[in-house]
Amino acid sequence: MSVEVLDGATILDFVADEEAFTVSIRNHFTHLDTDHDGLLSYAEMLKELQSLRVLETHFGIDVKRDPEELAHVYDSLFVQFDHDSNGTVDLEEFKAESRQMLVAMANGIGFLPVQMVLEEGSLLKKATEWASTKV
Ligand SMILES: [Ca+2]
Ligand SMILES: [Ca+2]
Repeated sequence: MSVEVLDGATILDFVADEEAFTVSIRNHFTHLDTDHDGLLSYAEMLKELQSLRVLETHFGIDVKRDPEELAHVYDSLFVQFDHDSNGTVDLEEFKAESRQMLVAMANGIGFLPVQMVLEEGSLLKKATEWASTKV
């Protein structure tokens, strides 16, 4: 974990850099795909879903600690990724949904830089690393 300063524009620039974004997504996908079958199962996605939930908490969305409620939150997040509802998330689905979530996050942050605690290897962390190479 590290604390980074991030603004919405940085995230949008990162997402708009098709080449860098695709490489980051592919690396992230490969990292999550622990059995290397080219698809992300619910179990493989769980860690990512948990980190997304941390971000939601950051934006003040209602924090639910009840395990059943949490499972429900993860289920609904997974369904958002699994566009064709076949129970797994492929690279294209992962990329499309990650892009949408990052854009939504960027809009949520706005143009004033905010401090965020980022996990090593998370997409937002990759966005800040990408931005630092641009300076
Ligand atoms: Ca897999
Ligand atoms: Ca799918």
